[in-house]
Amino acid sequence: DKGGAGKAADAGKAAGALTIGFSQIGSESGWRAAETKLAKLEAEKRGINLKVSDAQQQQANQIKAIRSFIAQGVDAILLAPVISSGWDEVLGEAKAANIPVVLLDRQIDTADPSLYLSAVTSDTVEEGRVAGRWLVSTLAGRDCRVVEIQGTIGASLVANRKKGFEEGISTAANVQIVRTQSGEFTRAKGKEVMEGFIKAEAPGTICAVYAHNDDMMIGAIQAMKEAGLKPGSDILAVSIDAVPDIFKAMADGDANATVELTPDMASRAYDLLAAYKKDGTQPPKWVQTPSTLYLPDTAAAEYERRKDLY
Ligand code: GZL
Repeated sequence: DKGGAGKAADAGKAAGALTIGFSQIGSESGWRAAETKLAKLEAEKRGINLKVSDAQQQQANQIKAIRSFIAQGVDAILLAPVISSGWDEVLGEAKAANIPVVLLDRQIDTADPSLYLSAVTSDTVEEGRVAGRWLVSTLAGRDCRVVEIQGTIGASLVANRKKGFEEGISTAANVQIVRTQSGEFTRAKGKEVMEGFIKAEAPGTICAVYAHNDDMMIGAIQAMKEAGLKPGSDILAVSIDAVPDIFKAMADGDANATVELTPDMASRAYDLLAAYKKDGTQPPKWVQTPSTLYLPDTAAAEYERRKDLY
C-alpha cells in the first residue's frame, strides 16, 4: 500500500489537476486580503489553477462569478459569502453541474445543506465570547459602558460575534453595550462610527470599544486619538482577526486584546477537495479554525511572526 508520502503526493497530484474558482468578497480588510494572498500561494504550491473573482462586497457580483465558474466547468468552487441569505438558487445550479462548493470564513443560511460540501470557518459565537470574557476579567468588577462596532449587517458572523460577546459579558451586570453600529469591516467606516460614538456620549463615559474586526478598531483608534483620548487606557479596545497592525497597536499601548482568525482557510479547503475528488472521501460539514486570545505581552513577537503573511 502507498506510504504516507505517496498518499500526500497523490492527494497533491489529485489537487494539482484541479481548476478552482474562488468567489471572494473583496478586500475590505487586511484579513481578507491575506486570505486571498494565501489562497493563491497555497494553490501554486499544489499546482491548482485558481481563478479569483473580487465582488467588491456585492452579493450580485458573487452570484455572477459563480455562474461564470459553472459555465467554465471548473472542478470546484470556493465561496466566501458576503451575507448569509440568498444562495440557494445559484448553489443549486452548481449542484446540478456536479461542482462541489466549499464555504470559506462565513456561513450561509440554507434549508438544504447538500448545497455545499463543507464550510471552513471559525466558531464566530466563541470569538465574541472570548472577547466578552476578556473584558469582564480585565474590569474586575468595575462598571463599563461599551460601544460596539459591528461588521457587515446580514453576514452570518456579525449576529454571532454580537451574540457571543453579549454572552461573554452577561456575567457582569455592570458591563453594558450602550451603542452599536456597523462599520462594514473597514478602517474608514470604523473610524467614522467611533467619531459618532465619541460625539454622542458624554466625555469620559465610554469605558471600552468592541469591534468585530481589527481593521475597524484601527480606524477607531485613530478617532480616539484625534479626540484627545488615549485608546488602550482611557478606553479599552478588544477586537477580532489578529492582523499584524493590531499587534503593533497593542505593542504601542493603543489596544488591549485580539481574538485570532487564521487567514489560511483555503489550504484546508484544498486538502478536503483533493481527497473528495480522488476517492469521494466525504469531508466534515464544518472544518473549525481556532479562536485564540492574544494580549500585549506577546504582541511584539506576534507582529514579527505574522507581518509577512499579510
Ligand atoms: C470572519 C471574516 C471577516 C473578518 C473581517 O470570518 O468573514 O471578514 O473578521 C473580514 O476582517 O472582513
